Amino acid sequence: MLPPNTPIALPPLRILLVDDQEATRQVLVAQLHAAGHAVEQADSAESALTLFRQHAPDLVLLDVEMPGHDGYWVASQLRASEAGGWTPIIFLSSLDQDHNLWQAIESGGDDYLVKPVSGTVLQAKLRAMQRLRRMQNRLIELSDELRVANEQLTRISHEDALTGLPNRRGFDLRLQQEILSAQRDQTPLTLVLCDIDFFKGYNDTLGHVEGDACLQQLGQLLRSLCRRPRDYPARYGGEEFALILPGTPRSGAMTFARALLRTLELKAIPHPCSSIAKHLTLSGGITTCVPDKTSSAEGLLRRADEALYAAKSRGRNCFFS
Ligand code: GH3
Ligand code: MG
Ligand code: MG
Ligand code: MG
Ligand code: MG
Repeated sequence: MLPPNTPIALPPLRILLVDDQEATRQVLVAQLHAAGHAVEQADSAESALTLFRQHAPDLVLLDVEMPGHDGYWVASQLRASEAGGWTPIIFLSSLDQDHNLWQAIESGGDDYLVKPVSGTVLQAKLRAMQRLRRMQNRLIELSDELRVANEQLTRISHEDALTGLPNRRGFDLRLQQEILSAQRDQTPLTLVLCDIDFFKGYNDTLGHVEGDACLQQLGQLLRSLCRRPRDYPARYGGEEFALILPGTPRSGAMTFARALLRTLELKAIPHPCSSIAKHLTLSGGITTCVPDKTSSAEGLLRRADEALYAAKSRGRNCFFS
């Protein structure tokens, strides 16, 4: 997944050079320009942060001693920011005590060079930083790829492949959320379970390919009847569909059911072996409640299923609530 860690030509860098001494900056700028890099210069801690925000450099060369805030402060400010969290920082200082190096690394620096620094040493350190930077960039790319793949996986795992509607997994999740939200707002929540009548016979006479096409058509139809943004039609299983209708009282749910049966009647999808009609019909169970602390998805589903069973017993092609 990571690219081979082979030596690479060092591409030109955009470097932010922070040093209060103009003479020091001039020497370093000459070295860096000679190596092809572009340089922005800051002469104080504050201007360093401003220029960093403006230019988002590839790398920072940072002096320690400056009037006002010092280089350690700059490094810790950059590390605390989103943009500067991982930008390579090399300290350049004439302070040569171990504790100076220690503090530089502690404050967020990646390396520490004692001035004066030869052009070759500086180039070598830049190259090492560039290699680390390459790995960081690849890791950032990989985590982006992972995030996208994860989103796709989540979407697919909540979707029914045949109808494109949410599947049982998506439905279960959404129902939990809608119960909580209806509990909080004390608004009615309706759950509808639909089951195609005599669908086994439909498949047996017309074949499964026709059966699948019929399920797709019904999926489309349910989707088109769901007018409100939070209405949620799903394929619950086989030839069963479930709908969550938030904010819908029992009367609204019955209106929805009548519209559904009427639309199916008008569509008149031929059903050769239905014993109650010439066209495809379905039966449905409806349950509506304003959920309280004791309400559960299982309870709602059980009630909708009982109502569906009652609709079947009453002759099908109807809804029971
Ligand atoms: P009822 O009126 O009592 O609901 O009778 P039914 O025949 O619809 O019910 P039953 O549960 O006996 O049969 C359901 C049928 O649905 C069985 C199966 O052939 C069909 N079915 C389930 N899933 C699919 C699917 O993905 N594609 C197709 N083509 N048919 C399916
Ligand atoms: Mg200084
Ligand atoms: Mg069934
Ligand atoms: Mg059945
Ligand atoms: Mg059925």
